[in-house]
Amino acid sequence: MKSAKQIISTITAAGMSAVCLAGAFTGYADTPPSLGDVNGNTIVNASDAAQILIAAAKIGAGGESGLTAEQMSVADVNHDSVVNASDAAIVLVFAAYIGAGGSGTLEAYLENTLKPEPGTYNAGTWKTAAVEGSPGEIVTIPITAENLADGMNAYLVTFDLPHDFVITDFEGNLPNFDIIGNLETGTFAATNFSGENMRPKIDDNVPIFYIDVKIPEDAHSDDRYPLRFSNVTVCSIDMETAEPQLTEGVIIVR
Ligand SMILES: [Ca+2]
Ligand SMILES: [Ca+2]
Repeated sequence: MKSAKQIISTITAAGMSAVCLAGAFTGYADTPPSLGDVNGNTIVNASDAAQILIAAAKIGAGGESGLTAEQMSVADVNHDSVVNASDAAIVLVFAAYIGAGGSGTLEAYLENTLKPEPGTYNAGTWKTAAVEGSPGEIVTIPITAENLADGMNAYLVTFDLPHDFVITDFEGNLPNFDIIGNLETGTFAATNFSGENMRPKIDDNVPIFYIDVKIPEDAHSDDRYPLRFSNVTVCSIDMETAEPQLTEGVIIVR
């Protein structure tokens, strides 16, 4: 749990800095911004991916990104004029590459290395479970997959939670994967950071990660609320992206 707590504090900090950025961010001083380095600390890593996810979620919800124009420019990693989860995925893949002993800038990496693109990778079927709980209770929900091909390197998951349901915590369950998340937007991403097991095998129905969801106090007994994914994107170690089949779960109120 230690690493999970560290990650959560990182996300909390990222979330807060995103809120504060409009006023607090003062630009990149004299050095030109580096592609992917959204928080301007000269390192491109999962914290930048988290900020990209937060911005993408805000944009997706119809709001402002919370980023400056310069930050938006370096956040659009794949140069398609949109800041979204694909950009975060690339940052995560690059961070995994650096974590596995790679070197150089993200820009050079994208020029010289295969870019993530749709391929033949089979992302299988991703599922949320059926769980039961009482009004006001926090229930832990595992996210699992079936027929997920070996070699998943990163995943991005966004939930479409029932109205008034809140995600209160999360925890990754795959060895060598670091997970980041934004509780407010229900967006989670993880990358395999190990150089030793870069083609992990993930068995059917072994939880990939967990989320804790608080059932609203005013939920009615015997009501059933669907727990849907709004998006899941998987990137393989061979830099292929794939969208799995999705099976929705249900939260049953006792
Ligand atoms: Ca950074
Ligand atoms: Ca983009």
